[in-house]
Amino acid sequence: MKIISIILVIFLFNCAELLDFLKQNNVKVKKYNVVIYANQDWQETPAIIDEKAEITMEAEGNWSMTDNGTNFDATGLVTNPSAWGDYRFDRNFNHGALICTVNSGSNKQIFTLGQSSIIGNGPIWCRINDTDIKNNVGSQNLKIKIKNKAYNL
Ligand SMILES: [Ca+2]
Repeated sequence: MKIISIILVIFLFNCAELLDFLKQNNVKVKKYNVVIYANQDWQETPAIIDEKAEITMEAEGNWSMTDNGTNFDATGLVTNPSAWGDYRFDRNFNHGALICTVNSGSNKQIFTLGQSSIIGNGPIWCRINDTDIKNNVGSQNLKIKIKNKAYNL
């Protein structure tokens, strides 16, 4: 009886330890540093989300999107810097802002700097919010932090 009790205690202790281990590892936080160029289309990053994730993004750098070369950061410009028209990829975001998505297909959920809750699978793709990229200069150093929620217990 005593041996059975000891075995039971060891078993329960291991269960508690296993549960603690699972709790500590169920939320996966991953960090990435990537460079996004102003003169390129959608750029694939190594940051991958799995089903549902909380994404935090910060960027440092300057880029420009017009022939006059006006420099600005990844938050972009509220006022259109182009005399030729509105060249935004997505008009919900500033001119020249850094924009990202998870699905490269047609059903894009676009997000930008700060914190976003994203549902999707696959790598994060980013670009400048400008469709005429030939005259663009500069890049952004982008930090992406992903907290995957898919494994919450
Ligand atoms: Ca441009």
